[in-house]
Amino acid sequence: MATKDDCIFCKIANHEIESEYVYEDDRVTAFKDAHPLAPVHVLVVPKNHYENITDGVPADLLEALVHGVGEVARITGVDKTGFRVITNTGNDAGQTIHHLHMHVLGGRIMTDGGP
Ligand code: DGP
Repeated sequence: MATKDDCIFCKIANHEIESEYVYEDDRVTAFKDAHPLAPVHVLVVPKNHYENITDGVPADLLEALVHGVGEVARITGVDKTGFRVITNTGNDAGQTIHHLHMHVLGGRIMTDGGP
């Protein structure tokens, strides 16, 4: 598992590695998923490192993340059509990047139970 020092999402969130950014403020960064599962597939991540939603995330940072989700939905237009928000947490959920992130998925009909 990547440590905080070699975490790819830390690097993307803080522009050490560039990505396709969709939204950013002082606490969160949103960028396009490298392996999109829908026409809109954006990841919203905190700039500071937390493993996942159970990692003592301050309430105001959760609020900032949810605000970021709303901004992404508005910018991409899926606020008008509907979208899905997923936060995979731990092994059984298939979390592969151990830096807290919220998937924003939309732009198609989600008929299945998964992402
Ligand atoms: P998960 O940990 O399973 O919730 O999903 C991680 C997501 O991160 C997966 O959909 C693919 C995406 N991803 C992995 N590496 C990179 C990367 O270097 N850049 C971007 N933009 N997305 C990545």
